[in-house]
Amino acid sequence: MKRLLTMFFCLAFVTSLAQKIPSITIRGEVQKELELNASDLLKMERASAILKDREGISHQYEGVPVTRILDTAGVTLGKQLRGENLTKYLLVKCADGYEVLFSLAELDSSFTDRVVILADQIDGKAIPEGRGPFRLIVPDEKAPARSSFEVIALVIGFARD
Ligand SMILES: Nc1nc2c(c(=O)[nH]1)N[C@H]1C(S)=C(S)[C@@H](COP(=O)(O)O)O[C@H]1N2
Ligand SMILES: [Mo]
Repeated sequence: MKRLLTMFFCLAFVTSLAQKIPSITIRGEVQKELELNASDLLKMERASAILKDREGISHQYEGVPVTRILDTAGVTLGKQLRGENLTKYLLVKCADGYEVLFSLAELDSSFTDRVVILADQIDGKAIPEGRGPFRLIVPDEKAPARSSFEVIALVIGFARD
């Protein structure tokens, strides 16, 4: 009995630790829901992107192309991005309630050369508290407003009318 209790508390402790590891959820119109943490992102294809901050200073961000993450979840990109799939969107949700939207075609490499990344590093360091650990980087836009901080979820939806 004592052993069982010890095992129970160890398990509860490990579970509570696991819950504190920050992660992002990929859900909605996906084949497979995903939950990715920092170490998962380090194992994926990596890319970098430059983004100017509000002061006009350029920073180099590093992370994973968002299309790679969506591919892993089985989102209709590439050859599957046609017909009604062209009405699908990506809604990016942040810890502070901030949300931004993209159509899938804005992200897909058969439509654009621009690579939007989910960054976990800025100028070779972790993204600071309150901005990270994951920030979406959208290069080549006049305003940095869609480069969302503290991303917690990527939700794929169907826009219907
Ligand atoms: N989560 C979250 N991300 C956000 C915002 C926000 O309020 N919440 N503001 C956006 C706006 S309006 C701007 S201008 C940029 C500012 O990024 P910077 O601090 O790198 O200049 O962050 C964008 N990302
Ligand atoms: Mo802004």
